Amino acid sequence: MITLYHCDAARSFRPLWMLEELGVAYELKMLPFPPRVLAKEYLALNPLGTIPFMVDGETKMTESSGICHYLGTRYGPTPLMVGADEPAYGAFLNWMYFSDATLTFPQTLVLRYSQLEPEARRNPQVATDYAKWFFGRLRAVEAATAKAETLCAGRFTAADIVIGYALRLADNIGLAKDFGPNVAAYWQRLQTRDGYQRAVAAEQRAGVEQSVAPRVRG
Ligand SMILES: N[C@@H](CCC(=O)N[C@@H](CS)C(=O)NCC(=O)O)C(=O)O
Repeated sequence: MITLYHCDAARSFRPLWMLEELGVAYELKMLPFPPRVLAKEYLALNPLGTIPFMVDGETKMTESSGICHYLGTRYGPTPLMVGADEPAYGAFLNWMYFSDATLTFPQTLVLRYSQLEPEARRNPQVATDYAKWFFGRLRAVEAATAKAETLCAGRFTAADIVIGYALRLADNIGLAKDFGPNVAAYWQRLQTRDGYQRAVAAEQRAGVEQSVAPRVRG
């Protein structure tokens, strides 16, 4: 059985959503955020202290979008993946890598310097600069969703999951009010998916069952 370590509303939501879309059985283990500080025993499992952390037999992974890719290929075939023989293969891979390296990276600086750090260490300049950076990069999503319901291949894929999580995070940290019209509509569509709603429900249920309180959202 796959085990996924997760913190409420964190990047581990990407593989959680992917698992729900695939219908693959898994065990969800909730941790308080940041586990590096609040669940020190977790460092014995994942020395980075970050989440996600996924264990599938001998396989151990720590990259949220990489885990989605792994799940789609290992537990496929599934239309959630775009094959090397499809025209959209390059676009698909680009979204998969873009999701964390280019989109979520500036978001985490906004979150850290506007909310997570103690008051004295917060830095509005950093938060504002990286919010601008995020919106600059989000132009790619605004353009891609101008004429299509999903990002690539004419169907919902893992690319929509990994990019969709960045939109969820943006919403949680108060950035959604500045989404362009196409991104705003795309984000609304994503939230109506059964798979998305099952992932949110699983996150909430596991938090209650394991007594891990949800994080305060911005
Ligand atoms: N590139 C990694 C980043 C993982 C990561 O930094 N996760 C954050 C939470 S969303 C974390 O664990 N932060 C707590 C810490 O660094 O101690 C991914 O996509 O999963």
